[in-house]
Amino acid sequence: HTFFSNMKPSFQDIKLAANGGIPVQTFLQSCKAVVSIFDKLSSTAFAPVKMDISGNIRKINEKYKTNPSAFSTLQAIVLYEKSVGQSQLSNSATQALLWLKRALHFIKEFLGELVSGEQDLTKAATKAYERSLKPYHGWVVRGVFSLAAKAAPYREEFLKHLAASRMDQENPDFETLIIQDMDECSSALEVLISILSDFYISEDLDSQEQV
Ligand code: 6S8
Repeated sequence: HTFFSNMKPSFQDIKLAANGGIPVQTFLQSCKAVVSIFDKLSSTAFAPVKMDISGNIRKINEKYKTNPSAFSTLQAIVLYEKSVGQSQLSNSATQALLWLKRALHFIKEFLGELVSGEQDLTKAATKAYERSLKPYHGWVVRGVFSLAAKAAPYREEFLKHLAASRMDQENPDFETLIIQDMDECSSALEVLISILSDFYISEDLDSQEQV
């Protein structure tokens, strides 16, 4: 077992509505499960990232709780905020989901690099960053990222932290198994990210603004 096969629920468990609607609760619970990866990696360097992602989960959940029956899907929340002119507010669920989607995109690309066999985690993170978050970051945050990426551990060390137990860690097939799990997680993420990206573009809610 690995961190990924232990995720309850995992992104693979999300059952889309017929119209592609993403159920809010399972989605947010899967995001919470993925955030716990930062506790495994312990490093305090991840504290701001963890705060940002958890903050976005909380913002979406708070909006959801104001009307659970109307807000069963992420898209329903975003369309509601658009209809009442709240989409552009910095504390809106719309902005929270936009940034949460970008963070998930980074994670998806990073896992994809490991699955493709990239041995150097600094390179894996840098390539993932270029394809996901970098366009939305100004030079200050880009600098912070590049420092963090340089502190990345060795691949083997990183994978070891993601074993569910010492026994799993010592399983000779552990690397094959964790790569399989990462591949599944990354494919499930890809579906969700692509639905959300298309949705933001079609509703004209995507933004090129940098922080
Ligand atoms: C905008 C923005 N959010 C926020 O300003 C920035 C927060 C911190 C960014 C730190 C950048 C450094 C990243 C280091 C990562 C290191 C990785 C790799 C190292 C190998 C938004 O905030 C709010 O969210 C929104 O609510 C709203 O208020 O309208 C809006 C204003 O502002 C971001 O840029 C989101 C940042 C998400 C980063 C996700 C990174 C995930 C990292 C790792 C996960 C996978 C494990 C990798 C392990 C690597 C091995 C060590």
